[in-house]
Amino acid sequence: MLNIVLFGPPGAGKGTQSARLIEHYGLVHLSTGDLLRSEISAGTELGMKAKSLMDAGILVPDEVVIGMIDNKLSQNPESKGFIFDGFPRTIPQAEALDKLMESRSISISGMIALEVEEKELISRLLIRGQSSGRPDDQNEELIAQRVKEYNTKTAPVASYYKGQDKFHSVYGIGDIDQIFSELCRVMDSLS
Ligand code: B4P
Repeated sequence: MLNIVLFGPPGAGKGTQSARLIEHYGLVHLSTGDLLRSEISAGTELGMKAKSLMDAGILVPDEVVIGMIDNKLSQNPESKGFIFDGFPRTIPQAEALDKLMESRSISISGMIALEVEEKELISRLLIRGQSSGRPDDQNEELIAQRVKEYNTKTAPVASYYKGQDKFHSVYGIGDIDQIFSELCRVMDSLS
């Protein structure tokens, strides 16, 4: 089983590359950002609570996203593996994920971090904001807030996986196909 944490700051290309990786490897895509946005579209209570935080560029509470991942793991017992996109984003989420995996007698094969400089992130997200209408992609201040949230709460998660000898990184600027090939090279070394 191949279970990968795809890691990186907002706009690093996690969603873009996850779509290709799941198709190539036949894995299940678990994106907490997508799961939260579908709760918002469905108008659920959880979605309404998450919306105000997401629109302000702030992480939603750990227990909310951990519960969503737990459900999705239970719904896919026959999967060949999972790509975790945008999760875990805090150390408590990383610890919870290990427990969720352990209770199913599976484990994380590795983390792959997409490395992209802040200037490029801001420009990508502003461009996406013009077409996606995503409230959190609308202005530079909001995007900078998301990057700040990443630097303080999420970046330490890399050390968590370094401590388990599961950390790998790929440079995320350049041609999307080339970045995909590099990700596949690392994925193949883990399987
Ligand atoms: P996410 O949906 O995870 O948002 P994201 O980080 O902006 O997406 P991503 O990084 O996947 O975007 P991509 O690079 O693909 O989270 C949104 C919010 O939800 C968070 O701020 C938080 O509030 C909440 N949330 C989600 N998960 C959470 C968790 N676990 N805990 C707490 N809160 C959570 O795409 C960016 C753009 O770059 C695209 O337009 C793409 O086309 C472009 N791009 C990609 N690769 C490129 C390349 N090589 N060159 C040029 N452009 C490229």
